[in-house]
Amino acid sequence: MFFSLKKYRRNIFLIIAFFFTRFTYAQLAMTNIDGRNKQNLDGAWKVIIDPTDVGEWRQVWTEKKPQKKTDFVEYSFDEGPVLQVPGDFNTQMPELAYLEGVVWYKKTFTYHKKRNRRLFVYFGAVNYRAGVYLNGKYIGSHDGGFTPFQFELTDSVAEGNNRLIVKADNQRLKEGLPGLGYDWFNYGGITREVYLVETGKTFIEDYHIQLQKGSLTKVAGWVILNGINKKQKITVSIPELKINYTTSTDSAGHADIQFSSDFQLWSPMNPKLYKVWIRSEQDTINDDIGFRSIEVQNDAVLLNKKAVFLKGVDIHEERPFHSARAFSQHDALTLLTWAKELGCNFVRLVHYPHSEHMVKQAEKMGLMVWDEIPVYQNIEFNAPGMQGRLNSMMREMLRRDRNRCAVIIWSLSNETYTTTPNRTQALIELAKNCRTEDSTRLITGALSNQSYVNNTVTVWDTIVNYYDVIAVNEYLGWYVPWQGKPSEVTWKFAVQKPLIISEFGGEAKYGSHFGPKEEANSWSEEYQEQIYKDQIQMFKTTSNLAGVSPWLLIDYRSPGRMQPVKQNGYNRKGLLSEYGKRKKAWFVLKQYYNSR
Ligand code: GCB
Repeated sequence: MFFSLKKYRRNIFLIIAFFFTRFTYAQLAMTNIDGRNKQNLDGAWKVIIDPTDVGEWRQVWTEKKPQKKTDFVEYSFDEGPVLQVPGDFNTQMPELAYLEGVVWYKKTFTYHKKRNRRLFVYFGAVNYRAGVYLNGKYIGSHDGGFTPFQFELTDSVAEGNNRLIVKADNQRLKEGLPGLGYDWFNYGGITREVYLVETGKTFIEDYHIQLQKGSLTKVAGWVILNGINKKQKITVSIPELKINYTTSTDSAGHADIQFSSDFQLWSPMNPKLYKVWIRSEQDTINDDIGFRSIEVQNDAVLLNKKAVFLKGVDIHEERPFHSARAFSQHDALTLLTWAKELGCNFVRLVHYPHSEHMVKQAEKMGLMVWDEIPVYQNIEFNAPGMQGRLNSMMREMLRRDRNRCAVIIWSLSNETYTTTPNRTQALIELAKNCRTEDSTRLITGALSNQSYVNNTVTVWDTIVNYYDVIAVNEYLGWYVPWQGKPSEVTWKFAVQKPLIISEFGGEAKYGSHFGPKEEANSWSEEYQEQIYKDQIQMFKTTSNLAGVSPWLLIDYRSPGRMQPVKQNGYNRKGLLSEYGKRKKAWFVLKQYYNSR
């Protein structure tokens, strides 16, 4: 055989092209998916369960069919099972209960191409890594289990029938966000909605419309267009306020927005939202936006210029009564109704961005929100590419939620360790980038590295220099025994700022009243109740306390909680059982919140 230089060059080219296409990363999703012209791809998807990840090698996305009797094609979507989307895969089929691996999903759809229209596929969330294929061709991938992403299909979509295949892989990754260890269930699959979204050639990609920091009347925002026709006239109108503001985008598709009005401000007592219309020459979108200001002043958090005490509760995204990944509006309503009944004005949504339903529902109900990215405990801050991953995760959360006035805090981490190489530098950089993206909200990260000696809590981690509020997770009375009277605790801070106790509590199994009251491992309701009573005494010992948020609203699944009788795979620190039954501590906290 002759050596052909031409062929050799072509092969090299193909290898390079293959390498690059395999690493096409998803686009940052357009904001406000609810306001778009879209088609829902939810419902039954055909699946191939691939726990050993051989589908990659077999190239299941090509969907080969046997041509003759001696052909073996050892996979098939058509004859296989189905799973519902959105929803985790673990709780839909018994054999997937503990799967941390690959499930391939397939959906067919019909599309008729239109002139001057663009098409995108939008995923609310796929945990953790998603690989997307259309009609046998690789489209791109996305890492991160809790944020939306999209791909443009305008050029790859076929006229008529199309086959969309998604590889959903929830394998834990040492260098992932989160990393290998975490105290919640690693629900896999296409856990949130999937949409086909149609736009014009140039569309409104993102906008930020909110009061300027420190003002109760002046809006300072922006709009950004995506497409070829970047210079367009923009109108922002709020009919209820008779606002009709016009401006123009520049050659980068960007326009600043500035106007003033006499707003009825959003607050827990009056969660007022206005219908806001944003129009370009080729696109129109509307949103329900509330206007409020959020700041810190000395030791206080100010909402609309008045000090507010954050009466919070921590919530994991788990379906009440079903112990599965929560995803619906109904799930959000159930969880948040409980938070309201408890007397909360604030929810800490741990430890990753929850579905948009949750944030929007909280906003409607007058609950302020703490939004968090899954930078949890042991993160490989030194790993190559980690800073980029941190920044992307933060940007994906901000892109989705920045117009939600309920969100008052961006939390950039939970319980990271100063001993982890590059941890502090990475978090400082992340905080700075977050502030550049959005300077209107409070930034924090929950700490757990305070010392507790001689009944004195010392919060020494100077990362708080880069935050607006100090957030401390402390388990005094549970993991850490009291060293004196709770009412006589003293506090020392490296930096003086408002303090939020972002976790406290202890475990109790609903209905467990046995065992000596003083023994934590009796998992009794009485022991948990006492922790809450003691903590409430302790809250009076610090003058900069701006809010508290206990761990947590409702018992949730965590496979590492293996005490077979009391825990049985559940973290039992809920104020409610997984069936919504109230433990004694619920009433203690409710009374405290009612009294504030
Ligand atoms: C923590 C973590 C939270 C845990 C909780 C616990 O400090 O932030 O994710 O689940 O403690 O129950 O131990």
